[in-house]
Amino acid sequence: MADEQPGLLGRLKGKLIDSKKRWADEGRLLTGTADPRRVQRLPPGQRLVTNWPVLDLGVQPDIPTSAWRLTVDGLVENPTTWNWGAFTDEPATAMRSDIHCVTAWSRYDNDWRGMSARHLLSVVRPKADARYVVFHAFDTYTTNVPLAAFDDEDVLLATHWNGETISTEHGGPVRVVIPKLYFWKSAKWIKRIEFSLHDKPGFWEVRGYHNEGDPWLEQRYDTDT
Ligand SMILES: Nc1nc2c(c(=O)[nH]1)N[C@H]1C(S)=C(S)[C@@H](COP(=O)(O)O)O[C@H]1N2
Ligand SMILES: [Mo]
Repeated sequence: MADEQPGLLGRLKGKLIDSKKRWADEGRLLTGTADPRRVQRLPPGQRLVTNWPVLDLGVQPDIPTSAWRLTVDGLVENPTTWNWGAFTDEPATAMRSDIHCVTAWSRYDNDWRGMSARHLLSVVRPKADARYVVFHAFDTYTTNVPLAAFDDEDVLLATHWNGETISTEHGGPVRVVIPKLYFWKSAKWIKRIEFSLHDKPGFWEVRGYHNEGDPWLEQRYDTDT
């Protein structure tokens, strides 16, 4: 009988079940970042670590929350400056994600808590011609992303990591987290977020790092120059 043969549909279903099982085994369905294009959890050229390395320019600004301010300006309808009390009065969101650093370490399952990028966007309301976001930090570091990369469900301004306030060395009081890009795009000690029509390459981007920094495409260093 024809309907007893494992037909094309049956084989496709089998493949789909195999893929889903593999994603589940890799925890992709649990992390909420399931992406059928990315059946591997570890991006190419990365190795897994369980510690959390510290990388910065050698200066770790110690900003007491009483002195901390975050300004969001540029092409937004509602330019906003939050002090610590106002920032932490805004709704907070918890998210779990993996870190991928361009120096080839990855760290799985980081539990972040803070203001989601989507919430920030709903408050400041980017103008129609805003295309890029520039992050400015208290140590003078800057980094740039397309607005589309910031406007994502897994992006946040984190105050907490694994249940604790983020330490000074890891960017406290508040750091950016953009899990889909290499970690240099996740500015520590954030003080200003600027929305812009034009792209403005940041500290590492003008020093040979790739402008986009997608770990899945291994966009580590700009090889065109
Ligand atoms: N303000 C600031 N943010 C920064 C950096 C920095 O030097 N200053 N370094 C970037 C780089 S290269 C990486 S890999 C990560 C490191 O974050 P971590 O020290 O918490 O691991 O922060 C990114 N954000
Ligand atoms: Mo990095």
